[in-house]
Amino acid sequence: MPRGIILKGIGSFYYVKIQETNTVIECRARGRFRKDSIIPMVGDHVEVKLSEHDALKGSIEAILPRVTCLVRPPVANVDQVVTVLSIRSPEPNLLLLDKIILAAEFEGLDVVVCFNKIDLDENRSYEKLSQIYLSAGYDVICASARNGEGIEQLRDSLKDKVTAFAGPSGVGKSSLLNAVDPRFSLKTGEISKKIERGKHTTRHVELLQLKEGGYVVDTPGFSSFELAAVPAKEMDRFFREFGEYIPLCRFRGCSHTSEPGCAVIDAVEQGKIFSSRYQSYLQFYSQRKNVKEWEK
Ligand SMILES: Nc1nc2c(ncn2[C@@H]2O[C@H](COP(=O)(O)OP(=O)(O)OP(=O)(O)O)[C@@H](O)[C@H]2O)c(=O)[nH]1
Ligand SMILES: [Mg+2]
Ligand SMILES: [Zn+2]
Repeated sequence: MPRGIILKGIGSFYYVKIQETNTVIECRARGRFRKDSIIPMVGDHVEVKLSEHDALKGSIEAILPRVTCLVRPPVANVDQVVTVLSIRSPEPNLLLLDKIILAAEFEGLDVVVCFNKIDLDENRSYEKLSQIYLSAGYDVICASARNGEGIEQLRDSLKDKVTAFAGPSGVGKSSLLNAVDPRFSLKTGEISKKIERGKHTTRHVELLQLKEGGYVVDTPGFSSFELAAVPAKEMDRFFREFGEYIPLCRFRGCSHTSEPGCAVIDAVEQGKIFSSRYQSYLQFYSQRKNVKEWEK
């Protein structure tokens, strides 16, 4: 049975790209999936039975096991998240960025941090920001969808992977993707000048094929993002740059919030860990610690 990948779903139809032939066919899902409450998702690898009457139609007969399953956007088998912030309009929100990174780390996804709109950055403040995330262990791309800076690097990092773009509304996710490949022709929006809050211009979920190989998903922006359900005690594992210091803490199970002999706190004081990252840790830690037993 031919295999393929679901590129998008509209109503009860799914558009599946068949591997061998590279054609996209329109499929219905077999009723059985709904009964098992498994609903096909964009990004799913599926087995398809082709229609005998119409070469461009078929039905989804099986969904192969999902390696990852992202909730926002709802896409299966994503390898990596590119989290986008803009240097200006809207201003960068590092707490939100750290929240997205935490969620991606928790899901086991690779993370690329992208600062967009550097054409608006007269005092090159992106250099300081990129230092924070480079030293935390992430790939950082400073880009301008407007003048093309950083787009080649972005294109390279997407090759042969399934990547979801995430970040607040108006930071330029769709614009960056259009710069990567103008054929995407994604809708981009003007930011509302009055409140500096982007209007949502991206709605549906679709895997877009890259010429170089791989897929990208444009995601509608958000202003808030739910904190990943990481137990407070395990939170430190998901802050990569804490890793080398955790074993040096005086107490095993150190929460790195106030303990004496905490090597993480020392590293923050010595400027080896950036304080904005540590502040995000403290906030996430206490938020998760206050979760009631029954809410977990
Ligand atoms: N100066 C400048 N403006 C940009 C750049 N990239 C995007 N913009 C502008 O920022 C606005 C928002 O861009 P979008 O690409 O729609 O942002 P988005 O992140 O996709 O927004 P949502 O789809 O709402 O989440 C548009 O007016 C773009 O023209 C850039 O690199 N420099
Ligand atoms: Mg968009
Ligand atoms: Zn500690």
